[in-house]
Amino acid sequence: MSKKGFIFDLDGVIVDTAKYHFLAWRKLANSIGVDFTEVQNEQLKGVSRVRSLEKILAWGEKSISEEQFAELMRMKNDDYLNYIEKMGQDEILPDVSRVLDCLIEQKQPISLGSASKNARVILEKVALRDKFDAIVDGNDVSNAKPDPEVFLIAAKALDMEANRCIVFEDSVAGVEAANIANMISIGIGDTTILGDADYNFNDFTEISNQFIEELIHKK
Ligand code: B16
Ligand code: MG
Repeated sequence: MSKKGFIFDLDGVIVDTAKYHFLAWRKLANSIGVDFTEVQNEQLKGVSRVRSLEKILAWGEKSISEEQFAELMRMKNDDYLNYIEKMGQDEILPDVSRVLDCLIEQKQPISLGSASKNARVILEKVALRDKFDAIVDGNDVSNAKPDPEVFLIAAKALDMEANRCIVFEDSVAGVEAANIANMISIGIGDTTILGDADYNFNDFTEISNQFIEELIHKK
């Protein structure tokens, strides 16, 4: 039986926590007198918490002490965790469960490949933890996307060659990471932003079970 490794990003792919990251970062940026737009937010998607704060400080031309940096990181995460706390299964994005079930039915190995250190909590909240054979998240990597590390570790966890893996991503950094890893990249979201992906879909409702089967059997 043909097997591929299927790797899912979390924020913006499985659940729409991207909107919570945006709200929490905007609140934090505004609190230190830095403007924060949706366009800037796009550049933080898939990017680690540390790197995100560094970027916001650079945009606002702010320099702060290490202690203040740590405090701002804590504030942002506390705010974000307040949103996560209220999450339930209704926040799983449309047709994600169908695609996961289709893969499970076809006995395909599935991993998470997320930059988030809160990934496990979120998967538990939306009751999807059991659908994954491996979870690789921000706690497991030292190099943030677009570095391919997170996806390469996921491939290893699934015991699959990188070139037999398929990555679902909503971020520019993540699509780039998948491409560098020599994996098939599937951009979920705006094609004009994710144009470098091998395939593009607005969301999972556009991904048929037949397309999944084609990916499984593709040479
Ligand atoms: P946390 P993903 C990423 O998750 C988010 O896209 C990004 O906005 C966030 O800063 C990063 O996780 C770190 O998240 O603060 O929860 O550790 O898209 O790679 O699943
Ligand atoms: Mg994402």
